[in-house]
Amino acid sequence: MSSAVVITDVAVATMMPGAVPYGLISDAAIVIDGDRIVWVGPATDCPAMQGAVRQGFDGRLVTPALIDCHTHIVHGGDRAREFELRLNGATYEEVARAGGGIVSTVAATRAASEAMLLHQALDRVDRLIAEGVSTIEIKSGYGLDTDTELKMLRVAREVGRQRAATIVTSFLAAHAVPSGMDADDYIDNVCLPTLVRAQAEGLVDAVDGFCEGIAFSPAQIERVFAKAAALGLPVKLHAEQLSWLGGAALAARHAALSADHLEYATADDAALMAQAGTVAVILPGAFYTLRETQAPPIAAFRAAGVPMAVATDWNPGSSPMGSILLAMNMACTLFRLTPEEALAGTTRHAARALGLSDRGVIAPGLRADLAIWDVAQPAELSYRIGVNPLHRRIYGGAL
Ligand code: DI6
Ligand code: FE
Repeated sequence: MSSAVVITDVAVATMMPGAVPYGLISDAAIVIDGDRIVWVGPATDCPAMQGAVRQGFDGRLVTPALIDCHTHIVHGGDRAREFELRLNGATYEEVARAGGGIVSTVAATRAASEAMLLHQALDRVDRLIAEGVSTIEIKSGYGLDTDTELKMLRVAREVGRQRAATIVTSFLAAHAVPSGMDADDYIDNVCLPTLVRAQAEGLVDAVDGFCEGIAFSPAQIERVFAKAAALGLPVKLHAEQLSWLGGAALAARHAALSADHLEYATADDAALMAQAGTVAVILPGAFYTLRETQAPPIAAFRAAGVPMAVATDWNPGSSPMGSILLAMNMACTLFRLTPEEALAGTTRHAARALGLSDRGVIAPGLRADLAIWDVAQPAELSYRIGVNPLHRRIYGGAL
């Protein structure tokens, strides 16, 4: 007696690298047993599975479930008022005086109860799940004090317990300098001790930082990365978003899982990232919202063989974007990724950006996290704007 499920009457974009675009198998079957894929291939070659449940999907397209590998979806408040003030002509100073900017999100996140943060984060996660997402990275970084950073990470872990999705956490206390504090003092006396505690409480999967003129210098990030290494935690970095500071090279030197944003990265940075195996996480939502004009060096990443992931960067300030499909569309339209690169960016390469080797492609032995779409060809996932063609999601083999 088999507990297997055979998915039939589908086209499958396996996203396995190779000669066939998307690793596409047009008349395919997938065999799932428990939470794993055990077989995928042309339907005519499908092994006879005695006692297996067969389920047909009327020719729909199956892809790996999507992965949003860069979000800040645990946060209090919003910045709609600031958005409105700015569009009514307010200056940066006026916005700041009206309590806007990242400090307002820090204040709102500190003030919010854990239950309220959880309630709001679950709503955001549900929107991603509705688009076929099954793995989501969530960062801290709007606390900037020990209690609130730990609170954010506990909420992220709780989201993973309450939803059929894998949550991966990143410790991002090195996100902004709290007002009234010296940056070095903050790193040494708040950020690093909080990291040690968060790690001891099992709340951290990776360590992140914001390397930027308005945030932390490479030397300060270096100290955070040294502590991460001492704790055995992988690192990643917001690098070269608004200016070039050498963050991508720093990330590569530390064999970072990813360097993210990268608008001002160079071909030299791309070569270093390729050597280190560091994924470039492309975040078109922030580029769009901030009305940036310098696009990341996609051609250089492509030429150097740097894997490119695509994510929402969902945060209340620079990327209030609750749609991974829109991120894929924008990566194509704003940055000229191909639809195949955009889908690899939210599947295979996004898994790698999180250090996960058990998902992101459809292959035997990997997790049965799948998305089934009402589309005829994979390019449709990036093509339309504001249209969600998800038919059904399968998480860990659960239909
Ligand atoms: N890069 C960004 O664009 C955001 N954080 C980051 O590291 C800005 C976050 C915010 O404005 O709330
Ligand atoms: Fe970010």
